[in-house]
Amino acid sequence: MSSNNLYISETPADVKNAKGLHLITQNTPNGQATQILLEELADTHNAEWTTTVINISTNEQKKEWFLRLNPNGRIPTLVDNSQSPPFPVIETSAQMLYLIKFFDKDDTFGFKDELERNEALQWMFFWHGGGAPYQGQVNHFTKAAPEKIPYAINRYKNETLRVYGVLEIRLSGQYTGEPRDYLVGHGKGKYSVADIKTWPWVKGWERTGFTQEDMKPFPHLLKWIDRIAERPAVQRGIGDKYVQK
Ligand SMILES: N[C@@H](CCC(=O)N[C@@H](CS)C(=O)NCC(=O)O)C(=O)O
Repeated sequence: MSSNNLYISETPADVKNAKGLHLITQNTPNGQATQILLEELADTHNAEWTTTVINISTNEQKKEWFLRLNPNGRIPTLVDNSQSPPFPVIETSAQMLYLIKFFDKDDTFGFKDELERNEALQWMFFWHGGGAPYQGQVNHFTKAAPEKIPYAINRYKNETLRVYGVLEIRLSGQYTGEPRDYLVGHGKGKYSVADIKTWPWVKGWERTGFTQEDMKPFPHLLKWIDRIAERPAVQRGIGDKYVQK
């Protein structure tokens, strides 16, 4: 791919002139996954990047300049202008794997051990394919849909609660006898890309419309939410910096 095809005159200058990594995002749960990892890498590995915050309600992400970087027309989209030609990365989980490959050589947020590394992929895929889309549909059918369809709302709410239950099984150690602090890693686990991928969605349970009562079966998951929320990089990664001015 030639860089001439990647950028056109409508591509924002901040995107095409970025020196290295550039993130095009909005402060949604998907945007926050990559935002948080970048903020973590800033603290641990001096990672540097620039950011363009767009407003997806204006459909900026469906314009040609954006589709050239990400044919899926969704945020977040990452582009690495330090590659030649510049290298776009679509899909949050692939962005996170790209970032740890190039910026986290000591596996602070990933794993050296191949089995742990595979486990991290398992839990990332689980949330990417089996959590985010369902919680997203709850948000859609309860908030955005012009018509309130109880069947759709119940179906997606129940499935989201079911996958919260899967995370609870994992964290509580229900079948292993060993509770864990994080989704992946030996023993109690280690904070990793698997947690970062999952947390921005699950922490929004209240916003999605679940009640304290709904969440009662998931005490370990609620503690996990609070544990991760304490991290300064996590707070920055969901903070004002990513709100469109
Ligand atoms: N599977 C994608 C999902 C990205 C996604 O759904 N982004 C939403 C915002 S949270 C979006 O851009 N929506 C705007 C649209 O669909 O036009 C990923 O993980 O990156």
